[in-house]
Order: sequence, then C-alpha cells, then structure tokens
Amino acid sequence: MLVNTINGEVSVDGDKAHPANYGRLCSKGYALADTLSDTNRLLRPEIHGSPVSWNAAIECIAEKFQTVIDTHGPESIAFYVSGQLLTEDYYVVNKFVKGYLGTANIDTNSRLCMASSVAGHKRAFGSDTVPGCYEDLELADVIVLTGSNLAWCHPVLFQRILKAKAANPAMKIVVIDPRKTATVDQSDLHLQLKAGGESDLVLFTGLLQYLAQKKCLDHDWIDRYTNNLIDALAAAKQWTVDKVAGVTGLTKQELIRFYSLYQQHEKIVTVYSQGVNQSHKGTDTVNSIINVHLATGRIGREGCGPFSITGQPNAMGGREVGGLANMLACHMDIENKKHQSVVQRYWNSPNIAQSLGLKAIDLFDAVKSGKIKALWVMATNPADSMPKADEVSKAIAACPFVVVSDVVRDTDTTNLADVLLPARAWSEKDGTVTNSERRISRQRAFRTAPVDTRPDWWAVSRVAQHMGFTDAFSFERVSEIFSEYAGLSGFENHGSRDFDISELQELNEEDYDSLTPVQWPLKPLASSGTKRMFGRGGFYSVDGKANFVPIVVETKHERAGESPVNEQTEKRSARATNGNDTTGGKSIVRKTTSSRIASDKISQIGFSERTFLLNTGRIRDQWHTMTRTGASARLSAHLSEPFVEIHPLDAAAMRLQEAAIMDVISEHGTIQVRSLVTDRVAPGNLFIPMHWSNQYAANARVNTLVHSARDPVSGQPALKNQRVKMRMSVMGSYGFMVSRKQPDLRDCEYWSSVPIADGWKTEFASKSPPDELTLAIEEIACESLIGAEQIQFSDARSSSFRSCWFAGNQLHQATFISSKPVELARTSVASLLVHSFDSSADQIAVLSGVGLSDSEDGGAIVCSCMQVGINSIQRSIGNGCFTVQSVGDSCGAGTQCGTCRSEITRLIENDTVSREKVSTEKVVASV
Ligand SMILES: Nc1nc2c(c(=O)[nH]1)N[C@H]1C(S)=C(S)[C@@H](COP(=O)(O)OP(=O)(O)OC[C@H]3O[C@@H](n4cnc5c(=O)[nH]c(N)nc54)[C@H](O)[C@@H]3O)O[C@H]1N2
Ligand SMILES: Nc1nc2c(c(=O)[nH]1)N[C@H]1C(S)=C(S)[C@@H](COP(=O)(O)OP(=O)(O)OC[C@H]3O[C@@H](n4cnc5c(=O)[nH]c(N)nc54)[C@H](O)[C@@H]3O)O[C@H]1N2
Ligand SMILES: [Mo]
Repeated sequence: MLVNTINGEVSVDGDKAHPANYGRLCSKGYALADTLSDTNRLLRPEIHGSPVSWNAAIECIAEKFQTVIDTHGPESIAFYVSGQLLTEDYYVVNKFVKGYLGTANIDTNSRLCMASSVAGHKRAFGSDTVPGCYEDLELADVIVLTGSNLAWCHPVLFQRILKAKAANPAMKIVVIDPRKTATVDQSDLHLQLKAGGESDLVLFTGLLQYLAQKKCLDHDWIDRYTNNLIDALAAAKQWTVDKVAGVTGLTKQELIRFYSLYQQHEKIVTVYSQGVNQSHKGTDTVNSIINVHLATGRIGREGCGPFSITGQPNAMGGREVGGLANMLACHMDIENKKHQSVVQRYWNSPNIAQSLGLKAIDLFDAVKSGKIKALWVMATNPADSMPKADEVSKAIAACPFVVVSDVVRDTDTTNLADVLLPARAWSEKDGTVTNSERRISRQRAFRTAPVDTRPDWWAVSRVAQHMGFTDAFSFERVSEIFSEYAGLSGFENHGSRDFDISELQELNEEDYDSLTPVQWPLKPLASSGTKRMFGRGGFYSVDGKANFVPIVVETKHERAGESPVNEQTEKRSARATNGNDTTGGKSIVRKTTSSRIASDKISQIGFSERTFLLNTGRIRDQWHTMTRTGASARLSAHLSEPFVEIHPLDAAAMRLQEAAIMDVISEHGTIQVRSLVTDRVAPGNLFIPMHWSNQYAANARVNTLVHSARDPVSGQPALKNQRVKMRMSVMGSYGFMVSRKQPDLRDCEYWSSVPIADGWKTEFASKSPPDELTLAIEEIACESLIGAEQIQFSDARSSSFRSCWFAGNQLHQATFISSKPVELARTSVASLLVHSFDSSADQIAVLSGVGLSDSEDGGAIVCSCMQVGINSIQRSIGNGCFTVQSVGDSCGAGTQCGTCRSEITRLIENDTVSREKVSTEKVVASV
C-alpha cells in the first residue's frame, strides 16, 4: 500500500509492485484515510479512567501481575490477543507469557477464526502449512469456494480471480453457501446447502466416495506420499449421492454436477473460510476437503490444492509465532518435550510453559469462575466478538484486574478495563505480517503517531523488564525482534519443521527496512521463497507422509433450512431488556433500555413469533466490531443499520411490515435489528452481521445471542449456527435525526447512529408514544444545545413532530418523530448539516423534510469509493446502461476497487427481469 501525505492530508493508493494485490485495494483500503481521525483515539494510558504516565501504568501492571503470581500462581493470569498485531508484537507477548510467566494461558481471536484450519492441517500434514499460493487461483480450471464470501471479504483476491476468468472463460467458479451472497452472483454454480454444520462434511466425504467409485483416485501418489486411505474410504463408503442429498438438501443432479467437476478437470482449488471453520465439525470438515485433494494428488501443483483463506491482516503471523494456547513459537508444539527444550534453550527462559493453556472459550469461562485474577486483552474486542458476549462482558467486568491495549478509546471492551494502554495503529507501527500464501511483508509506519502511543511490543517488553526479565526483553527496535525470531525458526531445525526463515536472521536494520515480500519456507536452496509445498510429499509428520483422516458423521443434528415451525407461543414476555447491568462498578451496556409496554400488552397485539436458524458473518464495508470502519462516513453509507435478513415467505407468514424492527431472541440474550426481506437467505434461516456494537446501536450485538458450542478438536466456536426466535418489536414511535454530535438516546429501545459529513445520522424508535418521546429528546437537546435557537412543528392528528436547532446559519440538530416510520429522503436531510441557512424561509423549509439543494437524492450508497448511491445507478440503468462497464462510465460506480460490481450486476439483472416482465405482460395483454 502506498500512502501520500500532502499538507497533512493522508491519501492511500495500492502498491502496484506487491505480488499479493498488484496495486488493488478494497473499499476499506481506499477509506483507510477516513478511519485515522484522532477523535476516538486512545491517546494516553489510563488507570480507572484517569490519565497516567506510561511509567505509572507499567509499574501498576507489573506489580499487580507479580502479586497475582505470588498469591495464586502463574495459571491465574491470562492474555487474549489478536491477529491484528504485527508479528513482532505477537512474538514478544508469546515469549513473555510462555517463556517467562510460565503459563500458556494466552489465546487469540484466531481461535474464533482459523483454529479448525490449523488443527486440520496438523492432522493431515503434521504441520500448519498452507500448501499453495494465490497464483493457483488464476491457474485453476475450477475454483470451489465453500463457506467463503470472497467478493465481500477478500475483494482484492476475488477481483484477481474474475480477471483470470475473463481471460479464460472456461474457468468455473462454484460457491457452496446456504446464502446467495455477492460471491454467488458471479459464480457458475451455487450449491445452496442446508446450514447447520454437517452439510459440508457430508458433501466432501460423499465426494471422496464418488471419486473412489469412479476410479479417479491417484493411487501412485497416494502410495508414495500418504497413510490411511483405506480407513478414510471405509468411513466414506456409506455416503452415496442419495444419502448426501438427504443431509445437505441438495438435489442428486446438483451433486452429480458438482462431483463430476472433480472427475473432469485437473486443476481444482478448494477454498474455504468461516462457513467451514466456525462449525462444531470444523476440523473434520477441513480434513474432508484435504482428503479429497490428497486422494487425487491435487496438492502442491500449479492450480491445485486445498486453500484455507485467512481474514485478519496477520492471522498467519500469529500462527507462526505460536499465538494459540496449544502452540509454541515457530510452529512448535507445547506438549512436545523436544520442542519445549528447543525453545527454552533458545530463549534461555527460566520458566517455560509445560502444558496446554486455556482456549478462548475456556479462558473466558475461567475469567467468569474467578480462576483468572488478571487479564490482558490486546488488539481485540471480546465483549462483542466472543459467543455469549454478555456473559463474557460480565466476566471481564468482574475480573479483579483487566488491562486493555487498543487504539480506540471507547469500545465495548475498553470500557471494562482497569488499565488502558494506547497502542500505535497500523499506519504508525512498524513490523511484518504474513498473508494466506505464507508471504511475509514489511509493514512500514507512514504517519507520525500521537506522542503518548507506543507499539504493543514495547509495552509488553517494558512490563517484562519491570518484572525482572531485563535482558530477554531489552528490545529497542523491531528489527532486533525479527532477527531473534528468524533465528529461532532455524534453531535445531535441520528440515524437521516447515517454518524456517532463518536465512533472514542476519538482516541488518537497513535490509530489514527494505525487505521485499517473500514466501516461507526460505531454505538455502530456495532463498527466494517457496511457492508450493508437498507436490512430492515431504510432509512434517513422523514418517514424512500425509494422513487421511477417516470422517465419521453422526447425523443427529437439527436440520437447518426446514420450513420454520410457527410457534405461536402463548407466554410472550416482554423483551429481556439489558437494563443497567453493572458488575464490579463497571457499566456493561452503555445505552440502556427500559421496556415500558408491559408483556401482557404485547401478547394482546399478537404478532407471531417464529423459530429460525441464525447465520452470522460480514458485510462489505465494515470491519469486525466497527471500532475503526464505524468512524468512516463513507463506509457507513453502504449498509447503515444493523439488520436481519429474512426470506420473503417467512416475512409474509409473519405479516412483517417493510423494514420493521425485530426482537431476535435466544436463551443467551435478545437484540433489536431492522428486518431486511430478501431471498438471499433460505426460508427458515436468518442472517445478521457480526459488526454492530453498543457504540453504534442500542442493542444489536449478535454474539449476545450465540452459544459457545465448539469444535471438539480445535476449540473453535460454531458462530454460524444458532437457534433463535424472532418477532416484531412493537414500537410506539419512530424517529430520524441528524445532529452534530452522536445523540444520547437513552430513552429509546432502538437506535442506530452512523457518522456523516460534519455529524451523525440516527434512526430510532421507542415504546413510548410520540409526544412523550419528543419531550424526552427535546429536554436533552435543551441541555446540550445551549445558545441554539429552535423552530418546531407538530401535528397532533398525525402524531408527527419536527424540530430544528440552529446556531447562526448552521443547522445543529433536526429531529423527526412520528407514530409510524418516518418517511424522508435521508440522504438529502443528512446533507443539510453542511448547508448554510441564510434566510428564515430556508430554515422553515427544513421542517418540511425536503432537502434544500437541487441535487437529486442519490440514495443508499452502493459504491463507497466513488460515493454513488442506488438511485444514481438505477438512473444510469434506466438510461440504457446494461453492463457494469457502461454504468461505471456513466456515473463512476464500480470503477475503483470493484467490490460493488456484483451488486451493480444484480441491479442490472433485476432491471432486465422487470423490463422483461413488463414486455411479457404487454405481449400477453395484446394477445
Ligand atoms: N468486509 C469485511 N471483510 C473481511 C472482514 C470483515 O470484518 N469485513 N473480516 C476478515 C476476517 S477476520 C475473516 S476471518 C474473513 C472471513 O471471510 P468469510 O469466511 O468469507 O466471511 P463470513 O461472512 O464470516 O462467512 C462466509 C460465508 O459462510 C457462509 N456459511 C454459513 N454457514 C455455512 C455452512 O454451514 N456451510 C457453508 N458452506 N457456508 C456457510 C455464510 O453464509 C457466509 O456467506 O473476512 C475477512 N475480511
Ligand atoms: N457471530 C460471529 N462472531 C464472530 C465472527 C463471526 O463470523 N460471527 N467472526 C470471528 C472472527 S473470524 C474474528 S477474526 C473475530 C474478530 O473480532 P475482534 O478481534 O474482537 O474484532 P476487531 O473489531 O477487529 O477488534 C480489534 C480491536 O483491536 C483494536 N486495534 C486495532 N489495531 C490495533 C493494534 O495495532 N494494537 C492494539 N492494541 N489494538 C488494535 C481495534 O480498535 C479493536 O478494538 O470475531 C469473531 N467473532
Ligand atoms: Mo477472522
């Protein structure tokens, strides 16, 4: 990535020379400059909310940790870190915990992300190795994407694939997903299997059986390089096409079409991501995919391979430094005595961890039970991203001593900390990261960091030194850390471990700074890096052979996608509101709700409640818990409210109003989100994005609903598979507001705010009637908008209230409240904050809710890079632009990062369908 700074303004461009993206960036990449504002930055260390010096914070942490260790032993300390750290940060914190504190209680958000892939790789290859490289995706004849929404989550890679497909139209893209995603829009075949955790497992086990039956296995390769085929085939034997169809909900024709692709084409890559990993059978599913590739020798060759795609910038680096609670640095295992000794001697560590540490869910369970007395969370937001998120939040709040290192001041986790440490952000820190194809890249700081922020490795090193480990943590520069780490990768390795970058240990600071991207392993014979591995065996198991893993499936599980049971529950209690829940003096839910309509009243209204299977995941323009992307007006314009996707048939059965506010309920919690009726989800399924936190919505954290069921091998939680109930949330009033500051809407059961140019735009709703809600909101406005002047309008008959506050010729706040959802052109009203109101007629016109500018309302943003809305795109289509290219030429949409091209395609297709429908109707009419 290239960054330009002109007069202090930062702009971002792709690096055309980087082999992973060749200069392309995604919408979030282009908007990175927007997320760099200092407004929500954590700028100074804090203890219990008061700013302190770094020395004071470090002393406090070191002393507290020492006391806890002296009193309760090292196992009462835990660290929860993240794939958003750079490799050097990650290495130092692991060295500190596993080598010097003497516990392995350090786990990472990669547990929620790729632990099943790690475990699957290790079972099959003896090491956590991704065998292929991105180029294979361009060379393949068939790309199978399962449980991956590549178009939205890895848009740069996806654009690379689409470009390769344009050059080679015979290339086929297959998408396996219970939802019709933007990736599906660009595919040749969509297998919309039943969600619920076992479909993929059975699908790929059935594929192995099918290929064996069709005599398509590569026995020569298998004999030379693998073990255990017989057992794997025996276990797969029962999975006939008919049986697979029964479990997956796919037709026999679909299955045969899919299976015969593996029969007819040589070069196949099977890409998988969270739809596979985040399941209670994640590791077995990974192995069912790898089994197929081993059985056909499709590994380590051009255009072939199983390919686990990672998500976070440095998830792979984290695996390499041993970030997980069951690993040691440089792909060594904690429970392997030899590895323990290698690492202990290299570090000269006094107290190396001897046994497995706690994995994420167990770790927070131990926090909850009180076993963990001190916790350090670094670069992750578990109060939102962990399953059973309310329970996790309460556990953190109740933990006696909590340190949180972050770049943002207010997150749902920083608000629970005793000590806050301000970290350097990606633009300000220096180090290396590794991507999904084992490629290590230098990440260089390009922006001066706020004075009191420090890199995470620095903070950890200083605490370690303060605890007496002076020499082992005397790092002053990242290059020193990298050299030490590179040295360990080669120490007593002799080819026994896959991860070897020891060629790089002698780099001086200058060489390190100018390091060009390189793929490990780096061995003397291949010091330019290794593209592919295992083509001719060479696995890291005891005998150097790969292992087939026999897949045993017990199909007892709930079947997803069945038509929902209409549960007209008699006893319908009011929402389980999360009132002012405080534990240990720390507030958990920032904006609280109070239900003022009694439960009996809700049941009188009698909306139906139904049971669904809830799937969760990502949207195009938000990153995880929105701590940074949520601050970008540009990115928040794409999908700006927390929503639940529901199929039109289910919506009709529930008599849902358009864009209704819904209560979604599980045994763990209740949230409120807006309904989005779409055939992208299957009947009986729902989809809710993982992103919204208490910072941007009243109560929309999806993980408060999600169970902590997990894969038994990897410990990765099944985040995409939760039974829930859903019903319409009955509201007494609805509102819309634009304001300079994020409003305080504590009186509203529902609100959702997004930043816009010079202010905020907020949707809200309340159980109270409009007059009461208006009073409450105007009271807060009176207190906070001192000196401003108000004009207002109310219509008692339609229960509609409008109020505007002006200071000089600037609008400060405009509020629209009604007993029904407010009808207004949102984008026009939002633009009024940057308008100058020079006459009182102008001011009064706002009350009509009409934008004052002549420009047409562009509508909800589809193309974030060029800021083009749906209305503008539809106008272009209406004017005869029927290709993505011509839409781009006409209004600019889709011409930058390309991530929105699949949505533009769908708009064109919808338009074609409706035009065809009209013309067919005309034909019918004329007949
Ligand atoms: N825009 C954006 N991009 C991101 C991120 C982000 O937050 N925002 N995060 C990054 C990170 S850390 C990660 S890990 C990656 C994740 O990237 P992905 O794994 O592509 O993202 P998800 O949306 O979590 O899930 C992918 C798909 O799995 C499907 N799925 C659910 N259940 C099943 C099932 O049983 N079988 C199958 N076959 N599919 C199923 C979902 O419908 C969803 O479309 O994205 C990375 N990229
Ligand atoms: N329901 C559901 N839950 C999920 C998922 C899902 O698909 N569904 N996906 C899971 C997956 S794959 C993932 S990866 C996780 C992600 O979940 P989290 O890791 O919790 O998400 P982020 O919002 O990325 O949190 C990163 C935090 O680190 C801060 N930060 C950024 N850079 C730095 C830095 O350099 N140093 C420090 N100290 N702090 C920094 C950010 O401000 C932010 O607060 O969520 C998981 N949870
Ligand atoms: Mo992830």
